[in-house]
Amino acid sequence: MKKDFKRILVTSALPYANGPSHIGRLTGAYLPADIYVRYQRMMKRDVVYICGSDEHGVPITIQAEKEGVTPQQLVDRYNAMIQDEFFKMGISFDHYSRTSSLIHRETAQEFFLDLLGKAILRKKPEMQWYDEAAKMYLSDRYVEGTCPICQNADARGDQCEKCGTYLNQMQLINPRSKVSGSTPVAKETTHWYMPLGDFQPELEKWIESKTHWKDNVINYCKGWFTQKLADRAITRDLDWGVPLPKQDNNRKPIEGVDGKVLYVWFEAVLGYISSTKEWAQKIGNPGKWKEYWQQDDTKLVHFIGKDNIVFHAIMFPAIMMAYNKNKSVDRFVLVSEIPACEFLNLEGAKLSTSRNYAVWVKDYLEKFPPDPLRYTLTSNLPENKDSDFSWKDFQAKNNNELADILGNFVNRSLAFTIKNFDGRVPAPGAFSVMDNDMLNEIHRAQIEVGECIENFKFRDACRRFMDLARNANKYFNDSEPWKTLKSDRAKCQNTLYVSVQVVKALAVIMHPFMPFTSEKAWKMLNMKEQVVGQNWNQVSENRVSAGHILGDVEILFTKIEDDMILRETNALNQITENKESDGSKPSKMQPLSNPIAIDDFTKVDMRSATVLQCEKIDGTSKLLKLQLDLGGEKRQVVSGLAEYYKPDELIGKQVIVVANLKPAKIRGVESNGMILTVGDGQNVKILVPENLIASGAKVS
Ligand code: B3M
Ligand code: ZN
Repeated sequence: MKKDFKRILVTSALPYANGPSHIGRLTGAYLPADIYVRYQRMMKRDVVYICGSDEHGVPITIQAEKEGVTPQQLVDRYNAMIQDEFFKMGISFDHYSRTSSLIHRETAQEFFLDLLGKAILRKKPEMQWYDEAAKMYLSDRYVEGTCPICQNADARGDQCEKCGTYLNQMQLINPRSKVSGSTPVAKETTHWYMPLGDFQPELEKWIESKTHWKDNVINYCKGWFTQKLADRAITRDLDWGVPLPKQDNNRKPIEGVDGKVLYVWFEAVLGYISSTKEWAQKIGNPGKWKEYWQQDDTKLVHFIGKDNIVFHAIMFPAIMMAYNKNKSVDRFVLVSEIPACEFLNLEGAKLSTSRNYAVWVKDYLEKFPPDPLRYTLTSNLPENKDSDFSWKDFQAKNNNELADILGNFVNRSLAFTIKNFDGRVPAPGAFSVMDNDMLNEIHRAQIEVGECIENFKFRDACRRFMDLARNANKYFNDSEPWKTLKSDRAKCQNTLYVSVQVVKALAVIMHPFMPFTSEKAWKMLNMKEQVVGQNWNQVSENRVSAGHILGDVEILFTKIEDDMILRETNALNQITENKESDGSKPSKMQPLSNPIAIDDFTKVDMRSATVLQCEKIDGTSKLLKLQLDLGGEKRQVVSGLAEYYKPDELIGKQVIVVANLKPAKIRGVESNGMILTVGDGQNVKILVPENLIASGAKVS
């Protein structure tokens, strides 16, 4: 951080409250921001992390219509859901607001009136698509048609998702109304426009000074400048949103505001300000928001996905420039950093919420803890180019890195110390070169990880952190404390003393990446203070003292078995296979898998079994725990059937089980087999023998 900044204001894009979160959403704007903020807090910097739900705009009203609820009901539901998901993933906002709040309405109206009062806004008539059946203007996504650039037949009124072009809806070929399906007519309406072109010279000059910004952001802006910035309507004919104020700042009525609201992108960015105001009220210092927004030694950082660059690098700064015009006090700062991410793909294909081709945070959390996902996504963040999430990679990161390297080191160091030194950190003597090297490595890691985070290089930061654990394992192996315990006790004490210091350092340095595991490791160390309160710069100085009593050792990361991963990939494959082959009609039958030899088939030992007991697994919505009679033996099996069967419906039924599957733990519950089911993507049924047959009978 440059020394001239006194405080940092971090924002994450305000998510539309129109659906649950998936890993794509998490990756772009929230996870890196959270890492950054957690790190800055440990650096003891003055940092505030702001976000909130974006509750207006056509994305909300369209979804509300789809779900048959009012927009208010929709945003209430998803705002609560999104917040819960963020909370469970450890995203540590200082404040999370909503753009439907009164404070936001007032803030957004104030900006509109300020720009109106200075005659910056232009009011002018324009032609818009109008649905005569529904009697409404078709704002933004309410109209679809063929893209004039790439001929995509399903381009939306505001943007073609296929080629990425931001469209003026009147450019659409063969427009059709999303409301009634009819062909709209062109009809005149009046709107207020933000004359972005007037601000182009100032914007260009300002962006030129941002030499350190990522190429993707700079190039995007340059592209816009080359096309010349045009006037952009900042009002809409809708009844859901921030209404236009009825009077101007001189209390004179404003003509033509009825039935109009502010364009969602004009007001949503101002949501960062209103959320900060709400935060200041919350902490009992209502005026404090001004320090963050109006003192030019604030570093303002917007974490966003690449599809939001234009609004944060051009639109929002232009609004701020317009607001600051003719003001000598209460001037707003402009953004300092926009570490925009590219897109995250899933198993090599584009995520799609409409096709349900996604990993939903809520579903994920029913099966796995948050930190392995945080780690996998961070180590593979689409910082400079699109990246890919795959379940296999997730499993490998969890098993081979988190469990085998990090978890293993923490576990073996603490367990060995507890066992052999009466639960206490042994006193060290004179350190060897190897001990000193290890202690220095803590310091190096702390500095290097910190530098990476500071420069928004989260992948490198994550890698460097894991290198510390890797080096620590090597140190432990090379020091052979299990031998020196008998042969050279002083050396053994040194090894364990140093190892405990590394565990502590790992707990602190991992905190921004994996806050839950960090807390767990901290508890195992039995430290008095909180890990969140630790000072990053003192990681290597603040040592755990000799004689300190350690806590109980727990497993930090549970290994993930193949069948858990197979289930996830199968579910995704099903969706990909169902995908339209010609872009329109879903094919009825899923394509067949590759041929196998009979030997492959006979390796799978399938048996009939009778369900003796069945119950839901607490805290999950999908999992059932079943006790089966397999003829000669009883078996416990976990199955994802809870969405399709009530436990009572299965008791007494015969099922078919894969009986020679390796045991696995699913959500901590032991599973010894897999119940065969048949599913068409919508419904799932258990496979049963036609008539009752002895339990344990073999399927062939
Ligand atoms: N709600 C778009 C999105 O969720 C939009 C971001 C607003 S940031 C002020 O991607
Ligand atoms: Zn297109």
